[in-house]
Amino acid sequence: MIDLRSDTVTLPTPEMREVIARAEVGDDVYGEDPSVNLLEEESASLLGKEAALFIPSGTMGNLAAVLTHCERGSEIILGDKAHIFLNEAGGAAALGGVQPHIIPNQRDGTLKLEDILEAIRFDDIHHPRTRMIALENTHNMCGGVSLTAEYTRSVGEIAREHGLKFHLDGARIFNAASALDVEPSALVEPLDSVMFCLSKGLGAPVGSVLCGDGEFIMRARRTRKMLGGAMRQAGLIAAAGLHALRHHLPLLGEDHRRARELARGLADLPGISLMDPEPPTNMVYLKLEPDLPFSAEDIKRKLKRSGILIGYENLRLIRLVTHLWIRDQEIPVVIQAFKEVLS
Ligand code: TLP
Repeated sequence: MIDLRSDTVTLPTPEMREVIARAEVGDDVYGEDPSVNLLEEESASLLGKEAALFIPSGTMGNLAAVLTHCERGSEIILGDKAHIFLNEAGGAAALGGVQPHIIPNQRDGTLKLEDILEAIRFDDIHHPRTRMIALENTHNMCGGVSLTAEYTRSVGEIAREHGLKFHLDGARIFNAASALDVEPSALVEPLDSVMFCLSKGLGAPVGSVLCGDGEFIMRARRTRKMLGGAMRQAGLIAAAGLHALRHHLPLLGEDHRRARELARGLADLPGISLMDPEPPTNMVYLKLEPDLPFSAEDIKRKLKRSGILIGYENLRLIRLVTHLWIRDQEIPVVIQAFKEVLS
């Protein structure tokens, strides 16, 4: 199967399995797992933050940040296409009593600065208290687009001026750093907290990391415990994460090149159009033209018969994601299969 549903489907490489087998472990709830401790240290240093916390998933990382920064009845400002808003089962509201204040995501993944300013509540007993602004980089639903350091800094200034916490869903922050050709730390400098995922394009089987200052991470450790996310001999999976950080970062650019090649091959096919003619990172979004007599589900079913798995965001919007396990020779196979399905 050529699996383009997501970069979450990556399997551990043989080298990674070796590393897992040899991992030194201990009880991480006692702070005694050397592999977890090393992963947390290396992650913090890579992002230029004081401390880090290994966490089972991206969703739990974002939720732990919300619960650590915000109290019940408060509000977070985020985009209407944010993963936290759309795809995390309403956790901030359901488990934290924290209300999302949604403003439109622009096509380039940004939020307009004036929209952010308008969304910040003034002090009035009628209002919830605004506590946090959250961005997403790369922005999944906006086509995998990267936010620049300059843009993030301008939002950070607003957060600081208004005493708000500033969080990044950086599930794919290393894709952004690779696409923009900058250090990851440069993209996250103004943020109070950053979550990134090891289990997406980097190819680790499980895990995400939440980074921030020492005091925030100490409190987030308690939040993680409350959420049931404190793990014991987690070094087995942390070792895979360390291996991913040490060896797979340079491969992300290859995923981006393959996404561009895929997009080029699909560009002229009848009945579909690309969200981005040059996909910015590892995601190719395809819109189905209104007169195309198939839905995304029909196309998915037909491609599956040719051994190709795809995903869709809605019945007129397909998403193809390149990752560690998609090789060069598979790109023309996928293009040919689309040609046959659409003809
Ligand atoms: N995204 C998944 C699905 O949930 C949609 C995917 O296939 O892309 N932030 C962002 C920006 C994400 O894309 C995801 C996963 C998460 C957070 C959550 O990570 P996990 O799946 O580890 O909870």
